[in-house]
Amino acid sequence: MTDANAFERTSTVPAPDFDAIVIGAGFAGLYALHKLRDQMGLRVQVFEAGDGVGGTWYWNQYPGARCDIESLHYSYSFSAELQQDWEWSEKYASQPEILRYLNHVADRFELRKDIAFETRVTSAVWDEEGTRWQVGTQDGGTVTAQYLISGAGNLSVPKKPEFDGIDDFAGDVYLTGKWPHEGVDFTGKNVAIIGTGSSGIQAITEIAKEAKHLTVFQRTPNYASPLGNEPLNPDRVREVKANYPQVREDSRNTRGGIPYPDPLPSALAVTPEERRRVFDECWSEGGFRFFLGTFGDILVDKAANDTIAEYVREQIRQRVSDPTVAAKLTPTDYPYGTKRPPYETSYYETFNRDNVTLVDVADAPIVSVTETGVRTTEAEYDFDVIILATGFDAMTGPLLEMGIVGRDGQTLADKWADGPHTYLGLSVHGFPNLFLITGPQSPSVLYNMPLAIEDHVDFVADAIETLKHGGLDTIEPTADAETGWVAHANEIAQHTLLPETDSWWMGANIPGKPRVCLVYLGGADVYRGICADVVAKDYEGFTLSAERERASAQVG
Ligand code: N01
Repeated sequence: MTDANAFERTSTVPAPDFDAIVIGAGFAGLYALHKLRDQMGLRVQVFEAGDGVGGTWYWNQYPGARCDIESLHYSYSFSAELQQDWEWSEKYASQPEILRYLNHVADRFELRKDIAFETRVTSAVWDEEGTRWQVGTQDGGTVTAQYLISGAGNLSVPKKPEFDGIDDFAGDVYLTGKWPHEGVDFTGKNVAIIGTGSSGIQAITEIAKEAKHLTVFQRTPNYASPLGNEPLNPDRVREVKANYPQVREDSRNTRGGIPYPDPLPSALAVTPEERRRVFDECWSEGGFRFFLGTFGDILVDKAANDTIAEYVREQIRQRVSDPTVAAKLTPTDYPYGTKRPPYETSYYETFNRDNVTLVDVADAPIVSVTETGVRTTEAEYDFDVIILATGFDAMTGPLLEMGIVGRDGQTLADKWADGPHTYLGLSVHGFPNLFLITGPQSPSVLYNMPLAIEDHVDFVADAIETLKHGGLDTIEPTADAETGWVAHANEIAQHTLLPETDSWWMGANIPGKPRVCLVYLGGADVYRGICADVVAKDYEGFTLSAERERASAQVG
């Protein structure tokens, strides 16, 4: 690492240590490194907190972890050779297989040599005079770069345990989002799991097969629908690989980045028989098709939503033998799809097992963790192991943890005290040359992630190229553009059913977090059009300038 204080000692403005610093070596960081270094010839340094690549797929190694977007779609599109060569084994890839894929990508494109592992970024301060970012790391080092690119992920900061006494528990405590890489043996163990979101649902199904007894603490039941995983059909692989460019193009032109047929306009405009036929078809197809592919009004019209919600409730009741347990597992007080829907494989049947108990903690909340187990307002339970599947400080959490400070000493935490303020979910006024890959107020988690990431990294690369060609060195959104984008994103959200439900999409899972929709709900296709338009209009809403040039001239 080179000396960051060089500016003070020389009376000119030296070049920063790097052109770009990238935070994180998951899907985003790996592609950003490849794009900027190999295709643009920039000097790039990646910092990664873990000791390996993979991001979310590195940390979330809990039993049952699996992607719920089809592997043929949930993969990079930037290299025709890579997408032809790589062979997925299942329709929906397991966590180990995705991690193998990302390690393959790191090796194939020789990315590791520019990644500093086990190096967490702890501060990032905009140096006004030097017009560069000064980035501090946990080991005490500081380096500078002209551009700072966050690939820190959307779901990478697990929610802090909220239970008094958790440190006194004599057994083992595990977080799904920070799972031990050596694995955990549950044989003969009495296990508790708290949380029934996507992580909990996947973990419960697998751990129940191994543990002596599994007790599931559920606060809110979920509308889970079948994943429909199976070995990949070789004919389908051949077909997709023969048409990959078109498949990717089609994906990018849908709302969610998966090339499903468009939903029908309204659940209320068809007969009950036709509605059921559509629900049956999408249900049996599995995965996101059920969320994205039925009717266009389920997230905006409560009456339309009631039809799909009731369909799911019916399925749950059919699959769970004990009607009392089925009733507890059935959501009744929030609309379908207003929490991120989980996808399952035999989740509901898991509650028919003799070694699984469901404890509803909605009415009798967990009071504390004791030395021996869990205490609710109604009872006490003893365990050998407690698993927290309690979610993440999503979207803003990873960014606010990094100590980012922009112009005039303004912290990102202060700027975002009432929720995120971004332009396009990618940039922030007062924080020049900072790029948030799949940041809050971009489609992010509602757009097939690898494609969302590629689009953002490509946008950043084009912006940097434009600056270079123009002899410019900073890009920053205007205050007006940012205000307009936040208003636009919030307005779309207000037209949906999402704001009324407590979900991490709304920031409502973290006590004290501002309640704001963190995801752009206009659709990936619409969003891409907006971004293309911004570029076509010479980066409308951004100010591009030559600040370092100017500073250099003044110092010289
Ligand atoms: O987290 P969550 P997650 N007492 O926030 C409960 C992605 N993902 O890690 O709803 C008791 O969804 C909480 O209850 P409630 C995906 O985008 C994808 O499961 O707040 N319970 C809820 O049941 C997903 O949406 C895959 O009442 C407490 C659970 O913990 C996102 O990650 C797989 C509690 C948290 O659910 C997050 O999923 C896994 C408390 N104090 C994850 N605090 C794929 O398949 C929280 N809970 C790709």
